[in-house]
Amino acid sequence: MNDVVNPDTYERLALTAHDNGLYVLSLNRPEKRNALDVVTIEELIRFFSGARIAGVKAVVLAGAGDHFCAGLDLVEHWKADRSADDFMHVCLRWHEAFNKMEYGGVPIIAALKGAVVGGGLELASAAHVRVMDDTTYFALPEGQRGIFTGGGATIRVSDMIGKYRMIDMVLTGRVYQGQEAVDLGLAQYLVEGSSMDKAMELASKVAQNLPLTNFAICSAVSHMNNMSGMDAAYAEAFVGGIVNTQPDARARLEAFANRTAARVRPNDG
Ligand code: 1HE
Repeated sequence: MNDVVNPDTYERLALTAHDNGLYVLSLNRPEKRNALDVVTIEELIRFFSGARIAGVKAVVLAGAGDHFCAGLDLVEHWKADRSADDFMHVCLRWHEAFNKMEYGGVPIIAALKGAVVGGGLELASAAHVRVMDDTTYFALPEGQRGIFTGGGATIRVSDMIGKYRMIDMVLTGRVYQGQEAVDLGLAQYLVEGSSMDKAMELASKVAQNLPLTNFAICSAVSHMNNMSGMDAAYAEAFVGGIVNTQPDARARLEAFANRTAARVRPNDG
């Protein structure tokens, strides 16, 4: 077994393998509401750096206990009494982890419940799909804690909900939940039952796509969003050239041509 998918090699993460290369990766420190300490971030870097090569086809990202994630481990940060230089490097490790997630090419579906706050929201926003349930709530309490964001909220949360809503969340501590959170873009799905069940359903479906196609969807789109329109169109043509001619796609195209493939219908998905 590739060490990256060996659950025994993680202290802060729980990892379970399911069919078709689907893995559930859970933050596993519920007694501290899955607060992100240095060890957790290093383990996220390790997992997401090696996931693709280890054959991971899709990941459901979850949190053990009642809360997804309480953000930065404030107690560790307080006790360490870090210098600016030290904390800048902490933030750079967070970016390493979250960029590996967003740009790594392995689909990540976040199953959100309870608190998704501060760095917990930054973590969730590096996933490709977010599923929430009626316990889930989002906040950026940094303003109240006397600190600032450091794990990409200025980029990804702004991108999801707009700059001024993100500023309001940090300034005032505003909490979003329920349908309003979906309408704003903090999650794509709100379910009545368990966010985990829906995330598993979506991830199982996604894991059936061709890996190269998923790589393009879960890497190229983010890269292209960083480019000018002209450069993105050029890059899209290149990626399309490679992905849309992959040998493994031919059987799927042939099935469509032979009328054996499913058609797209209203109420699908
Ligand atoms: C923690 C943390 C944490 C809980 N760091 N230890 N994040 C926040 O400002 C959110 C802080 N946490 C909370 O508001 C609440 O804990 C929760 C709403 C998430 C959960 O409430 P509750 O009542 O279920 O739990 P609790 O009693 O507050 O906490 C249980 C334990 O978890 C307790 O430890 P104990 O040893 O006293 O039992 C808490 O200290 C511990 N705990 N949250 C450390 N965050 C790169 S910059 C990113 C900047 C940020 O992320 S700022 C946002 C920080």
